[in-house]
Amino acid sequence: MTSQKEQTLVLIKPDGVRRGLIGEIIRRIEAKGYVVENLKMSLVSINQLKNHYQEHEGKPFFEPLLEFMQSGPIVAMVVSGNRVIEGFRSLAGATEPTSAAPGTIRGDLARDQGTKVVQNLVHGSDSSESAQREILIFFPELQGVK
Ligand code: IDP
Ligand code: MG
Repeated sequence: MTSQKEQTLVLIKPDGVRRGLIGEIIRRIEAKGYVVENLKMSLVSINQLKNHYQEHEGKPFFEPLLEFMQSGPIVAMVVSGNRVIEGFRSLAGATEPTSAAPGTIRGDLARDQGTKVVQNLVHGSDSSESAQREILIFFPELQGVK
């Protein structure tokens, strides 16, 4: 157990916004005790998305992923707390909603929709390096702000 105050980037993807789950997802984050430090709702540009998902370039779901993420507004949040990077990914559940554990956001609220890209409601950074990089893609105004 380490005690480390961290920040992570959480996105509520277009499926979460369309389905009216913004409140439910934020409720779970706050109920766990994490703090929403910054929040905005917006459409995402293709350049932001290519940067954000650069590790997936070349995979068969990359283009469908970019298209899906531009299909409507998203909610972007900087969420903080000790070990929040790991903790939010635990709250979110596995990538594949069919097998994501009940009790998680994806396990309780998402399912396979038969689409080329898995629609699983949320994104959470997977490491502190990713978090720092991703936060600045969605909140460039935080550059230089500690
Ligand atoms: P994560 O969101 O759980 O970190 P990643 O592997 O980083 O999962 O993938 C990014 C997103 O791309 C996923 O959340 C999902 O929407 C989509 N995705 C990942 N793997 C697949 C796949 O094998 N088929 C279709 N879509 C996928
Ligand atoms: Mg990921």
